Amino acid sequence: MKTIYSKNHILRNSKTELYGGELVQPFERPERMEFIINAIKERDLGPIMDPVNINTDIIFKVHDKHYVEFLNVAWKEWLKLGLGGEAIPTVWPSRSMPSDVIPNFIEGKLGYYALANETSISEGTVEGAYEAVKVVLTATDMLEKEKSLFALCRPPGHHASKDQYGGYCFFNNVAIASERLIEKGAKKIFILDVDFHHGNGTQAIFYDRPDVYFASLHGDPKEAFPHFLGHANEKGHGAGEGFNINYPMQPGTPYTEWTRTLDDAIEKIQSYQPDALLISLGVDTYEKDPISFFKLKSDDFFDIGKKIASCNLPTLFVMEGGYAIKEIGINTVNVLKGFEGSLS
Ligand code: 7XA
Ligand code: ZN
Repeated sequence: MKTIYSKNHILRNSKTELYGGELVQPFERPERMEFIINAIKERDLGPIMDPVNINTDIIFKVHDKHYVEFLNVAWKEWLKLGLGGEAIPTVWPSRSMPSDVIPNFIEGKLGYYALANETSISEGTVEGAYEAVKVVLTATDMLEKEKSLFALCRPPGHHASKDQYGGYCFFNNVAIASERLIEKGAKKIFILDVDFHHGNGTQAIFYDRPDVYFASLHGDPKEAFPHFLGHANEKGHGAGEGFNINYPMQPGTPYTEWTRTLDDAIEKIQSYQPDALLISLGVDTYEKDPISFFKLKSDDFFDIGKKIASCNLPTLFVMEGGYAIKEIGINTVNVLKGFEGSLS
């Protein structure tokens, strides 16, 4: 399988994440990619290719124009304040002040466009986010010929909604890939999100659409980020009703249980008969992940790949989360090797 990857992901390199009441080194850090790239090379998954220089305007099919403009200038506007740290929101339009008036001042704009505040904006952040979009678009455009591909995106995307960033995500890479495939003639896309966290952004973007079916296996939002979306009763709205399915699971869920929900999701894929299958691939379901609570073991990831392959569809894997850095390469490549029918 070919991997599309940009070394320029390193442009996204913030130094702070608000975690446990402290500013710590972000869990979502450039080093993650080194471990994945090394595993791809060591285990001979296939060629690693740069993204092509591609027009990214399709972003506007997924994201609001003002949101994109905000991301483009946020760091510059923050710098003008002359403060030392990275840009972190401190105030939100919340339940008791649900305003949709967009503030002028950067502090207010950060709160308006952020869904959470672990994701600091820093020098190079938006440039890094555009690199991930180039990676996913390059891979999507190759899918016609290739049957399966790995878009090694960083930063990830599945928490980013039409007009909000957070959960380490800025542009929703998998949603952008879906729009590209539809632009090229696909009638039905299925997005299967196997990251530990619910893909709230992807769900929200396609919630009222029947042409993009979204299924997510994740930590119950009552216990896990993003906390406010991802419940089992969210099934789509209007024309999209019946085309969204959530499988929230409890702390300590082992593979034996997790994989039964995967089997159910695979039945949905088979009956929907999409033109393409997009996988939001997070490996933070791993037992040693520092910010998650499922109990999957490294060998289980082969089986995930094998089950996804049983759908026999053009399949694009899009990288999302995974923070057990030493094992992130092994686990990611296990999925892709399992998909290819190999156990090494
Ligand atoms: O899939 N999403 C992630 O892996 C990022 C989750 C961010 C959690 C932050 C909780 N403090
Ligand atoms: Zn995750």
